[in-house]
Amino acid sequence: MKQFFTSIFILTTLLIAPSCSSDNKSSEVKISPSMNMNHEKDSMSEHDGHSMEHMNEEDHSKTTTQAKLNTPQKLAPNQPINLVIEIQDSAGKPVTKFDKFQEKLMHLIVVSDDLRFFEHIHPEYQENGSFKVSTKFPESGGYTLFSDYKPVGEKDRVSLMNISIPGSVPLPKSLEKFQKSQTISNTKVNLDFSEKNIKAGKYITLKFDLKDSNNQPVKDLQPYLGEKGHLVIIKSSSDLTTADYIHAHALKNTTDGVIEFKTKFPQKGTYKMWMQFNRNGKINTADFWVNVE
Ligand SMILES: [Cu+2]
Repeated sequence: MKQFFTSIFILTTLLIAPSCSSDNKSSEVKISPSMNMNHEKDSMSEHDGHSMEHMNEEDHSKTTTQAKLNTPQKLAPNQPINLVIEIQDSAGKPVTKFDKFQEKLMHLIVVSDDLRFFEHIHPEYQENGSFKVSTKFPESGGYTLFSDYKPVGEKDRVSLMNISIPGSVPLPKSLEKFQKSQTISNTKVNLDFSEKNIKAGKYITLKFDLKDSNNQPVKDLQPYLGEKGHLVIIKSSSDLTTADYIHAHALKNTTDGVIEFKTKFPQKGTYKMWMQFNRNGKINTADFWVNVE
């Protein structure tokens, strides 16, 4: 259903719907680009947790790499578009050797600027530092692509690319809301935090509780890309940077039907989370907005 969400280029008017039936007092928070004005990348240079390993690559890479996006000239919404992503060093030379991590050579997260659309795909390595993938962008508007890859022998890193799909950008069809549970196919996903509120810069455990339609804990979870679940978190910002991107790793040995992540939100703001899990070979994505104080 994510394909039907609209994308708007500027987030100033995106509101969280107050129609949420939960008691969440924060359900009328406005997502505004001004929330992102105080980026302090330097203050985020700690690297003290596995779940943070995708952050702050600029600060920690031995060498700098960049991703260049090549697309066909003619772009249109809802049409397959071939993307070619070239990984280069700072001198513009192709980076040609990569290690797999989480079973792939590259993970590509595509989001629309308003964070309604999310896609997690895996471009194929071609040669000479270039990866290829075909995908569709559901609506006209701006999208950000986070490519996550690991030059051989180094830490994995994230490079950001942008693409704009021409055409008239439709008005938002509906407002998104804060909610702590949602049902995906037959799975009820409930979100809980280890703390009452999420505080910027403090570790927190996010617990996703998965129940079947009969309200019993889900028992048929299978690994997805080698882990119990994957969580991508992106801070709502008018101009996304790699510092807005968190890819958290599921904790091991949690009980049946429970997927947990320990992570840290670097800054105050409004974040969207997408938690992906595998039931009997089918990948499901549950998404949640959260406020970080
Ligand atoms: Cu991936």
